[in-house]
Amino acid sequence: MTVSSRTQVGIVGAGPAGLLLSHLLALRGVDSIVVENRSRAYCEARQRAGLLEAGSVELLRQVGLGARMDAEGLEHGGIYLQFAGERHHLDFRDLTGGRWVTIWAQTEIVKDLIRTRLADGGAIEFEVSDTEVADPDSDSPVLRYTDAAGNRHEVTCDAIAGCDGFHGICRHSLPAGLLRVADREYPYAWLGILATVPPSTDELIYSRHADGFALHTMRTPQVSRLYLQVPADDEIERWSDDRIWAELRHRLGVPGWELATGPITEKAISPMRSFVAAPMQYGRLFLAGDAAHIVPPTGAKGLNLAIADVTVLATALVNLLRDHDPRAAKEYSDTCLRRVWRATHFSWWMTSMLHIDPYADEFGAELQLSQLRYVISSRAAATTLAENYTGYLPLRW
Ligand code: RFL
Ligand code: PHB
Repeated sequence: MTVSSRTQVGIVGAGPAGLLLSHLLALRGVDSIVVENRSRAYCEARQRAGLLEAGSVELLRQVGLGARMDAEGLEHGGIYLQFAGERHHLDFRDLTGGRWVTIWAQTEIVKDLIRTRLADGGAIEFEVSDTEVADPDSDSPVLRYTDAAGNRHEVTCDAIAGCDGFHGICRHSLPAGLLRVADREYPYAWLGILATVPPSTDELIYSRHADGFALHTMRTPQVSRLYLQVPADDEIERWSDDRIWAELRHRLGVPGWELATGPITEKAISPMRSFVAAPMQYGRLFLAGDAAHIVPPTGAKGLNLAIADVTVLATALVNLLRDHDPRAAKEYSDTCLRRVWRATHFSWWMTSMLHIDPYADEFGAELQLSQLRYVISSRAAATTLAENYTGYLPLRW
């Protein structure tokens, strides 16, 4: 038996994109349902991003999601760039006229969003299977799924948002001939750890080392997050905790500085990839976040792009469904792709400048070092990094 129902917007995926979209729509009186194939506990625990641009922070505050972030998030006014054995500071506030970033984990944003949506009576179905999108080119696209109890559902919608991440199904629901893909795979990966130890730094350290890139970031004053460049085909079983700490100490070390170590509570290897699918819409099916584009994490842009996409999409859907004005919806893909390509270029640039490419020769290595010296010695070059890192295009809600 199939259960039939109706809503305004069907949202696939309860990551930050899908959850925030349903919250923004609710604030403007538009109904939605979110369907998610994982459990609530899984969504709330998945370790991912940690760094928000100033515009993302301001948006979350504006829509009532700022309380815990303001109390517990860590505001950073710059980063350290390290290469050739020396550490240099970039002061974002000075370079950009006062802009900053905030360390606030994606897990915490997701927890706040799920709690808020459920408290407001929002519909989120966890642990669904066999999600399908039908008739995306009609005015009544259909979302089908099987709920955790095994009941098949068919939800008739006015629009569907594909917020189902890189491995989701929605991107594949666009006609094959329509979608253009531009992508790049990098010949290395990131090994990321979460450790119960106070960070050994006040701001993030991005280190280019001859043996590979390393990054020291954090989650709270008691919890550190660190990353190591590893070969693309490396396996986590080959990295004991002792080997990870020794390599981090080696790549992040400078005279007079110590890396504090502690119990590692989580470790995983993630591939590095740039990927942009366009257009981000077909009829009344709209893609947002990782479903449409992926950036390597070196620029810390993935979560910020997901937030930006759904902010544009929420306005477009409110205009379309409540005010019967289709203009913003028609321009959704073009509007988002301008920001997506800026972030894609910045993430590629940071990645290429800081990682050791196993296929690069001395010429490539010298170009990287020259670029790094330029960034720390030229105010114009440092400002380019700072204004992209803190978020270049304004976010309007
Ligand atoms: P998500 O978070 O992948 O959520 C998609 C959701 O859709 C569900 N799903 C389905 N549900 C129903 N039916 C189906 N058929 C489905 N298929 C999938 C999935 O279970 C999931 O719950 O995508 P979203 O919402 O677009 O959010 C994107 C961000 O998660 C991502 O861009 C960032 O985490 C990227 N990222 C970073 N971004 C930053 O802005 N700053 C950072 O510091 C940063 N660090 C990172 C990162 C990503 C990393 N990894 C692991 C990829 C560090 C790492 C290591
Ligand atoms: C993180 O805190 O996980 C993080 C921060 C900055 C990055 C990537 C990841 O560039």
